[in-house]
Amino acid sequence: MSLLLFTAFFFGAWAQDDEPAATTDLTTAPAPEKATVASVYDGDTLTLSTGDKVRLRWVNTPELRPAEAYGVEAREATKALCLNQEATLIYGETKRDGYGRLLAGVECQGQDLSVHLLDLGLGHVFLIPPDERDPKTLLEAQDRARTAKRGVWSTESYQGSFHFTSFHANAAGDDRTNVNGEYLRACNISNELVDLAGYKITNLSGRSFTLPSILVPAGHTVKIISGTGEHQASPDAQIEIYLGSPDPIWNNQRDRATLYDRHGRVMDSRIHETKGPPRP
Ligand SMILES: [Ca+2]
Ligand SMILES: [Ca+2]
Repeated sequence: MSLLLFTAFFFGAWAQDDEPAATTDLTTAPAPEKATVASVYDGDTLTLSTGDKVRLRWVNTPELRPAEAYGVEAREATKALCLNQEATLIYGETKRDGYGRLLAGVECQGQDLSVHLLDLGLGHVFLIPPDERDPKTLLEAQDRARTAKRGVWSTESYQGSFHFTSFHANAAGDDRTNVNGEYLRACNISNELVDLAGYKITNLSGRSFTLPSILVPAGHTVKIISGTGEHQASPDAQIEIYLGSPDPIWNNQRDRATLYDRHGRVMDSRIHETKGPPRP
């Protein structure tokens, strides 16, 4: 494999990830409090002069791969504020994720990068519990951008109360024996606590699942898992709901998940598509 191809593959692999933090640190390297920003991969992912990669806290910006609207603008905004500048890193309980990336808030030129991106409409509030920060300033910045229909708020995928941030239609291994390996993650992009009672999620072949009454605070995500299990409703950790299906729901080649609120309004819709030969 050529270096270029390898680089593209490697970056593609971690850029698409929006997983909340793993609970264990894979690396024990000390986390720098200040460092120069050496490069910016996308709006919420950058590399420090120490070689550490940083996943920015409190915001999720559109992906570059596959390309999402305003992904390039988000990257350019992060570059403009932080590239070659000294960054102050702000950590929570978990300093590194399962990939060894630092999970940190970033301040450059006296500005909070997350609030800056939210103000520009180049991302949405994205809280990974436990998080001690009062989300008020984040939600206010998001609300200003939404009201002005800036950036992502002008696009179809951000008109409802929820936005899908990932779609794992193909479970690890054989989906039939790993039904809970299929899941989606949806973020509450409104400024209010939302009760999912009466919400429905459907697939392309017309199967429909009604969600339980679970409260999702603004900025929190809910992991929607295909199989059976006990819902995790506490906002102090990742909120999880189980659709209770005995068999896989999402087609590994092509499917579309659509989330409806209790009035039948579409909150968001997301396509999963795999190119190439069928995989189990
Ligand atoms: Ca599947
Ligand atoms: Ca599979």
